Formats: sequence, C-alpha cells, structure tokens
Amino acid sequence: MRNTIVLFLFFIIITQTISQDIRSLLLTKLNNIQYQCTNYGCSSSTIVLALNLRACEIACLVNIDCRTLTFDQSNNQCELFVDIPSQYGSLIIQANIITMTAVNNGQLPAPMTIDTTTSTYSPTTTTSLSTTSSSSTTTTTTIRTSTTSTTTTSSTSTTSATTTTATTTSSTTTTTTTTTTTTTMFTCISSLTGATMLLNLTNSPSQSYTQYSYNYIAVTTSTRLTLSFRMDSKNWSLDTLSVKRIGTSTELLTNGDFDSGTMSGWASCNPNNATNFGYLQYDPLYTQSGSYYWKDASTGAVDYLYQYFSSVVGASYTISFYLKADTGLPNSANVYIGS
Ligand SMILES: [Ca+2]
Repeated sequence: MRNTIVLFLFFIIITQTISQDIRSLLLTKLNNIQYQCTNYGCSSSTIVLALNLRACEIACLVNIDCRTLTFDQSNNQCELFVDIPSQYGSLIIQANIITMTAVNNGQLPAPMTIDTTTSTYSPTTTTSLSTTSSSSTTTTTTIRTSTTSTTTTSSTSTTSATTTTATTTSSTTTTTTTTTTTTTMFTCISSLTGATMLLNLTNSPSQSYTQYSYNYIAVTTSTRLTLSFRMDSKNWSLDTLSVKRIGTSTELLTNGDFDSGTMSGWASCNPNNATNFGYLQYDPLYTQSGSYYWKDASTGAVDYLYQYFSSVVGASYTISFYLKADTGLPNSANVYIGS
C-alpha cells in the first residue's frame, strides 16, 4: 500500500514534468519596445525577477497562461502577460525593454501600430523596425510618428494572495508641429486693388522719350499714382511726371522730375525679388529734364514706383509723364491711378 502511494506521487510528478516539457512557445522578439495594457479588458500580469532575458523566457514558458513578456534590462524585471498586444494594449518605444509575444500556430501576430511616446525618438523621423521570430519568419512593423497631440494612458495591476496593489501610470506626450505660411503682401501691390490702369505696354519696341497724358476724376482725398516696370537686359527711362488739377497750375507731385537728386516724394518696392530693379539715375545726357531720371531694368519680374498726391473727390486731374524704352525683351510698363 505504501509503495502504491509513493508510486502514485511519482507518477504525478512525472506527468507534471512532461506537461511542462511539451509546452513550447514561439515568441517574436521586439527590442526597445514595451507592451502595455491599455484596455481594462486585459488580464492582470505577473511580475517576477529574472537574471536575464533567458530566465524571463523560461518563466513565461513555465507559466501556462503566459503569452507575452516584457523584460526590463535595467532592473531585470520580468513581467508576464496573458494577452498578446493585438488583443489589448499597445506597443510603445522604451529603451532597454524587450517584449516577446507568442506566435500562435506559427502565425505572426497581426501588424501592430507602435506609438512613439518617448522623447528619445525624433517625432519627425519614420523608422522601420524589423523583428525575427525563432522560426526565421520576418515581420516588419512600421513605427509611425504623429504630428498631432497624442495621449497614452497605461495601467498595470499586480495582485497577490494577501494584498492588492494597483498602480496606474499616465503619461502624456504632445508633439505639435506648426507650419506657418507667411504671405507678404506689399502695400504697393495691395493698394492696386480697384485702381484704374492708365497705361499698359507689353513688349514695347524701343522709343525715345514719349509724353503720355491722361485725365482722371478723383474718388478719394489722397490718390496714388503707381508705375510698374520690367525690361530684361535693357531699361526704361521715366522722367518729368506731373499731376495738376484741371484749370490750375499747381503741381501736386513732389519731385516729379527727380531733379532734387533724391527719392523725395517717391516710394518704390520690389516684391518679386527682381534683379536690376529701378533706381534714381544721374545722367544729364539721358534725362528728359534736369539731371536725374528713373532708370528701370527690372529683370525677371516687375517692380513698382509710386507717390500719393492730395485730391478732391469729384475733381478732374491731368496726369502726364515721359517714358523712353530701349530694346530689351520681355518688357512691360503699366501705370495705375487711384486707391
Ligand atoms: Ca528729370
């Protein structure tokens, strides 16, 4: 009878040993990745201390329910999970953490999205992570980074026979990428909205100083006269501008002939970054009046020259100027009044 009991116990031990021996797990290894349960539906985990990853693997193998493990190389903490990441939880990048998860029937788990929630990874970098399971099957998981705000909350519960400890860890990582598109609107262009075009020359042939004259009825108390030029490789010459209210002799432009030798009264701008844009030129041989004129060889795009003059709403004005063209192409000359 005593021998029978001993034999029976021996049989139980053998059976138990055999059942442990025949359990095998095919694990996918993810370096620097931590599995976290982020769903209250997942089962509680078990934390054990393991000397190394191999010991942690064995601990998982011995634990009949273990299907996922994480091993922290910094403190040898081995955490065993019942679930696999594709069921509950998520994978996050975490240095020194190795996550191994079970491969069922030789099938790799479904591709999983790994959230980057640590600042050690550049949020603008896209990295591909390749992992190899023990059956030499390779799966590639793409780490996707987000430029929007992301919040990751993880919770871990540890339960023992006598005490219950619940630890909830929340971490929030916010990555914000702001793209600012600055559109510079030069006042010399914006004020042209609603202006009246007096002159529009495109690819003009060369011409000597030619006077242009227009009548205009003012609609505002301050009226702007704007001239726009382009001539690649050659130049326009502008001189002797005049604005007078019809019936009077008072010149309303300041320095309309440029012969103060300064830009007094005038403003110019080059919003399109053209080269060889216009400038005040001293050359008595090529002026229409005095010694100075406006020389403009704006290349690649147009530039602008403008001046405001006082006006009376409803009153009529005569605008005149002299314009000379060389033989550069392409070229354009436009004159606007108003606004
Ligand atoms: Ca002049």
